[in-house]
Amino acid sequence: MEFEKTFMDFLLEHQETHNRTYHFLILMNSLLNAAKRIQFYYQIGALRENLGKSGSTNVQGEEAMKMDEIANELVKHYLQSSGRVIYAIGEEDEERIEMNMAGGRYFVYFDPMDGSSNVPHSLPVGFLFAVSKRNLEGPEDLHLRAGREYIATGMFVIPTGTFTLALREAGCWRFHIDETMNYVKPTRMQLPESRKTWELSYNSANRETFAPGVQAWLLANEKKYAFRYMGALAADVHRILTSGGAFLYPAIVNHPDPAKNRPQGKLRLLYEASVVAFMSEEAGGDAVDETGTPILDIVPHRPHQRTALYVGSKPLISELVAVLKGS
Ligand code: FDP
Repeated sequence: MEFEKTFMDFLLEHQETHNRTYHFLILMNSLLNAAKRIQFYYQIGALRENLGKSGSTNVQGEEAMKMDEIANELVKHYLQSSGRVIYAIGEEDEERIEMNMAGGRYFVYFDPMDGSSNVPHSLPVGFLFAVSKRNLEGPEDLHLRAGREYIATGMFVIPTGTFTLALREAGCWRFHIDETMNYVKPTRMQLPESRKTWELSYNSANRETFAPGVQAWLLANEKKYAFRYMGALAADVHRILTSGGAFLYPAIVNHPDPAKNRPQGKLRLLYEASVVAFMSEEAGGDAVDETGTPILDIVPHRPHQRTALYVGSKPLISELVAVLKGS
């Protein structure tokens, strides 16, 4: 018989090699438990009529889906019971979710169900998270961490059954769920250098709302690459990490109805953009905002801060940085 290496074997080895504690393992176990439960609820979602709207509005002013609420409750439960979390920031909660303020070791930022337009169709959605650590050397001021301070980020694509985890200075890894609901077979992700497989992913219906330079770049370059867009960040970035290319969610600055402009971008910095930016960097890529600033350098001022996002293969992101900086 052949046995694949499990996620826990992989992580145990990682922690031991780097002489680390088991606290992170316990935290990761809680995130995996949450993901497996979300996976289960999502798979039977249509049967239990859980794929519709919940009737309430979330902190982002969007109509919440039942699955948003189920996934949020699951993640909070497992994070709380790990005993390792100081506080969490979740997409569905306006305020930070205080857990073990005195004894916790990690800050967790998460989006329990990303890509809500796919939910009614049972199509791929994401559970994204980022982890940073308490200051162990001195007093802890509980500030919101920039991506550079993250120690790990992860994304589960549900119900596909894939899990991608990036560990600071230790690479970006992909796992697949097996028949026993274990994530197995770690594979290191490295963005491919050859442009042959590169893809562009962005909401093309928004194209005329982008800054003129971005529109011009798209016109001049998009025919060189395949176009793919699933409408769920985790699923779209999942492809980019394998195939190379770029995922873009530019600022909306030219909307015919100016009230619908989003100069700050749409995606959330802490638990969406920085999660995939961290992965991209660990896989040899890059990620910037509308000013060409690396996403991981942006210091957050608010938990639900938004940003534009350009993420993927380095050469493409450099071309876009030149456009964004106006040179
Ligand atoms: P959604 O609003 O459907 O939850 O986080 C927001 C997000 O999905 C991302 O997952 C996705 O990449 C993007 O927004 C899709 O936005 P558009 O519908 O504007 O394309």
